[in-house]
Order: sequence, then C-alpha cells, then structure tokens
Amino acid sequence: MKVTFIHAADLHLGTPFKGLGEVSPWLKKRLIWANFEAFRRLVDLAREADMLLLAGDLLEVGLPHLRARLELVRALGALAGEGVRVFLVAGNHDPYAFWKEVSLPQGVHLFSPQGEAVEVTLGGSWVGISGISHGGKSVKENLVLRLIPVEGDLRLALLHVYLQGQEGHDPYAPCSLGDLVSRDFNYWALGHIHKRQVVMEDPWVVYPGNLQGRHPGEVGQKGCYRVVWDGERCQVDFRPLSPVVWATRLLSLEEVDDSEGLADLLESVKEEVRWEGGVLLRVVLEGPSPLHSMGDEEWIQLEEVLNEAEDREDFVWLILEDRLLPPLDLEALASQEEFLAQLVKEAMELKNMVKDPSLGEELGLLWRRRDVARWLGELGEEERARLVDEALKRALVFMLGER
Ligand SMILES: [Mn+2]
Repeated sequence: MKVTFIHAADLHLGTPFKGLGEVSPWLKKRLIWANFEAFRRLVDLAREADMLLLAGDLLEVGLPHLRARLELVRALGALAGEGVRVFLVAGNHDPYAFWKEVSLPQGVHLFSPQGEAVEVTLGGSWVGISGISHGGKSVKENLVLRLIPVEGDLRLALLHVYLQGQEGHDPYAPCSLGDLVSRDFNYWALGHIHKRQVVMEDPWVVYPGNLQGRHPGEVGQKGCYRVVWDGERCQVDFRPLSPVVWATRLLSLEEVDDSEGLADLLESVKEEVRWEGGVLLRVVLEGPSPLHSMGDEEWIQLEEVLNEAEDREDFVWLILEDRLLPPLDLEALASQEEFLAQLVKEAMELKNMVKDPSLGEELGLLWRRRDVARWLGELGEEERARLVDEALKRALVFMLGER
C-alpha cells in the first residue's frame, strides 16, 4: 500500500545565471554543469521512487535549449524504461504547443491544456492524477476550478499556478487557497513559484521551488520533495539537489579602515560559508567608512584578487556590492545643516546625562514592559552611553543614506 513519488518543478534547464558580472572560464563551465547536475541528482532520486511529477517550466523555449531538451527527454525515457511513471504539465515558459514538437518517450505522460484525469495502480494502491497544461504563454484563467475530478485512494493534482499572496512572480493561472481546498485532492503538486514552501498540510499544498538558484535572490539549498504515502497519510521531505548555492552577507566596516583589512575580513567571511559544493557569495558593504572613496576600478581589482584561487570544487565566488557612505564627522555635521546639527547636539547632550537619573527614567519606561525586562538586565552608565552612540549613528546613516 506504499507509494513513493518525487515532486519537482521549474527546472528551467540550461538557462544562464544572472547577477554575476564577469566570471572565470572555469566557473562559467561549472555553472552550466551545476544546472544539469541538479537535474541528474533529481533523476537518480526518482529512480528509487514509483513516480515523478514535474509541475511545469522544465525548459525555457525562448532561449537556446537543445542540449537541455535532449538531456530531459533522454533522462525521462530512461526513467520510464525502468518502470518509474512520469507525469508532466507545461508551464508559462514551456507551453503545450512547444511540447507537441517534442517526441516524448513511452511512459511519459504530458497533460493536455483541456485537462485530463489518469488513474494508475502503484505498489498495489489506486492513484488518481489530474493535471492541466498551460496552452499558451500567459494563461489568465483559474486552472484549479477546471481540474477534472479523479478517483483513487490517493488523489493528486499537478498544476503550474500562481497562488494569490506569493511575491515576485507573474500572476499566470491565478487561484486562491480556498479554490484548492474546495476540491477533493490529497496532495497539490504545484509549480511556478521558485521559493520552496509547504503552503498547507492535509491537503498538502506544496511548491518545491527550482532545483538550482540562478540569481542572487534565490539563496540557499534548492531541490525537490520526496513524498511517501502509507495508505493514509503523506510524509513529505525536502531533498536538496543544488551543487551550487547563492548566499548574501551584509557587512558594515566598523573596524576596518584600509583595503588590507577589508581583504582579510572578506577572506574570513569566505571561509565561513565554504562547504563541499560551490557558493556564489554576494557581500553588501554598508555603513560609513573611509573606504567609501574607493573607485569602481579598485572594487573590480579587489574582486579579482579575492576570486583568483577559486577554480576549485568547493569554490566561494565573491560578488561585492559597494553601498558605503562617507565616514561620519560629527563635529562637521553639528556645524552644518540645521536638523542634523540639532540631532547631533541633542545626542551629545544626552550622552553627558548618562549619570543623570532622568535618562534612566526615560529608559525605565521601556523596562516596565515585561517582555523587555525579561531579556535585558539593568544598564550601566557605559552601556547607556553606547546606546546613545549607536542610536545617533543609525539615525545619521539612515538620513544620509536616504539622499
Ligand atoms: Mn512559471
């Protein structure tokens, strides 16, 4: 009575990485490899399962994709040959019309844009799968409401849809969670949103996300879900597949005032994130710093130096983003603009009052809140002064940064 299936989506096979600038020829090859390697790992995992569900955007038809198309078709054919059932729906990047030109192997089922319901017997269980493909590039209708009902002990829905409330994706095939719950399915195998998430359990509503992050916004491990149905309930586990991950670090350069110090700091940040796979590490440098005066060419040279020895399996490739502000000169600010000058003067006066209980009383209001008092002890004079310094600095950085 046990059924095991793999749910993946948004492979976007063979598409390029973005937000990297110029990379070494070695890394360029490595990144092309990463995209396909994630897919091969998916196929290896599916080999141990009864069924593979792919929820759309497997390819991007507007981009050169012959290699991706061949890899995909051959791998799915091999899986089907080994007895793994494969089900696909077309998404907005690979709509149905495109797939009609592709010779899909026997045992690989692509759902039509009209919708179909398929019933199969897997591991002695009766499984129903209902799916609808995107007919064109910008489907506006609610595909959930058009799904053909299906019978079975386990009832699965396979769709590429935009669930309301998700950010950063085009609202193709929009639907609400209420629409999904109104239908009789145990597991919603969805695609389109690249951020992995279990939206709901029982019925399961799941976006596996993509297999390999391709730009700085897609941080962390990506992969697929492996689902085991034991005849009553689903056990749903995430399986990481990306050989390369994106990461972001925000660095404020308090203790650093020269490029030697900065290079050392960046080397240590690199070592903190290094793992067995590759890392594309975006470091955002912020806050006031004397290094603000560094020119574009110098930033490029610094990146080059720090990336020089990274042609290795466990690479950490650095992408620097300079958001530094000019160093704060409090005395100059105090004599300049009226509002800033007033702010700095007030803060300085407040600092002279750290012995004065009135400052203590003002802070005392905060300490009367139980949730605050629970986590913070009494503040000494030195800590009060530091608090004023920090508040002033943040206010100035905020205001100077806004210009
Ligand atoms: Mn999509």
